[in-house]
Amino acid sequence: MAYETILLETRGHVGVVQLNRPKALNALNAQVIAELTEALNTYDANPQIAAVVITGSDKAFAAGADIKEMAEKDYIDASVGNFIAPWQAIARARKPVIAAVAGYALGGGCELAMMCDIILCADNAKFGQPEINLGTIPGAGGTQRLARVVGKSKAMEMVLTGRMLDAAEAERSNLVARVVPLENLVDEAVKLGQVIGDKSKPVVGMAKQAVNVAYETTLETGLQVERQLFYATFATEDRREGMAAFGEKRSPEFQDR
Ligand code: DAK
Repeated sequence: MAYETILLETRGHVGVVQLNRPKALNALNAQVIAELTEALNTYDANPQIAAVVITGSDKAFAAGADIKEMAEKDYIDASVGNFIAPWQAIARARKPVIAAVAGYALGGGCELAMMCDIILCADNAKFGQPEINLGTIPGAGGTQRLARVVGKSKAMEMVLTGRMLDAAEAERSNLVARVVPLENLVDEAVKLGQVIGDKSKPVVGMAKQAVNVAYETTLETGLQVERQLFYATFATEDRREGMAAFGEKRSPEFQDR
């Protein structure tokens, strides 16, 4: 597929997707979401790819869903048109997805970052859910994922006032894993993807699945899922290799089996 709104690059075993609508600060219109979904599906199916980085420009990761595209929609367009479906596909990527956020991550941009598994941000990043200023509310996780990550009080403040968090506050609030200098952002995200890429792919998949369950169910159910996935690692050759390598004081050589 030829892409018009994203740029793709492969660095080692890491796929890098750059959102590329600079004149609109990477506003997420239907075409961007469709192309991003397609790219993630392609990377998911590629055995050479271990992790994916999603990034934007220095000024904007994404300034939100495209307001101009949404402006004329009515209730029926939004609900019956199933506007949410393509967005949900992004959160279902099976491989680890790292958001490398510089500049604005607002509205749907902040929600897109939160759909990723890990968020790294540059020191100029700004996160916010300003939908209240447009007379609407977040619709792709900005009330749910945000509240689980930063807690009710800060999520309420952000969602009810539209106030943005800078990088330092985002890190303090556990919204991001780490803040890095802007000039190193994508390199750091790729490096992180490569560190993950050196592990066993099937076991990484199980670990991702287990952590995600923590956000979707009760502690009791989550612990059961974790235990089953832990047992499942014992069905892999890589688990055997990992423990043997430890005993033999050498690095493991995982075969992704
Ligand atoms: N949509 C469309 N165009 C946008 C945009 C956006 N979200 N953000 C910026 N742009 C465009 C501007 O219109 C402008 O275009 P021209 O006028 O030059 O044609 C260009 O990008 C540059 O923007 P500015 O001139 O405004 O640049 P500044 O540096 O002065 O300001 C800013 C940067 C980020 C503070 C400002 O652009 C801004 O406030 N942007 C809007 C931020 C926002 O309100 N975001 C939330 C949008 S609502 C859902 C999925 C997702 C969503 C909901 C449901 N489902 C699947 C159910 C999400 C909703 C949203 O994200």
